[in-house]
Amino acid sequence: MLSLEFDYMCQYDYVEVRDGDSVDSRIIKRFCGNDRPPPIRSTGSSLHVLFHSDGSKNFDGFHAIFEEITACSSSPCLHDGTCILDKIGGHKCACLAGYTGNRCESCEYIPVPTNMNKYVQNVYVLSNSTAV
Ligand SMILES: [Ca+2]
Repeated sequence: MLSLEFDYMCQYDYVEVRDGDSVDSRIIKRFCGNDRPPPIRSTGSSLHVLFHSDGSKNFDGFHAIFEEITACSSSPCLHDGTCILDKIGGHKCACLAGYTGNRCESCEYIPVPTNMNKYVQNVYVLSNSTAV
């Protein structure tokens, strides 16, 4: 939500977003008026957000939501695998029983004894040996 006094230069009331942790960081954009900005993504772990308001024409203000983007944000693990971050910004997938591969993409198939083949066509591994 953005509801600030509008001006073509956004010089009276505005929210100014910078890519970094200080007022000297590279400016991304200055926002004012009522148009909701698109999602903003920082290049690093900091965004500098400055709200400025002058002494006249007060509006409702703004509301922002911050989300951390990690190697797990794109849900890289298939088949309900759990994405686990490591300490260097990477990730690995903990797969449910029966699934393997870096992304839990492979399904282990256990052959069924021949005398059961006519009743059961697909059986998947069920065990507690999920690797973490
Ligand atoms: Ca104002």
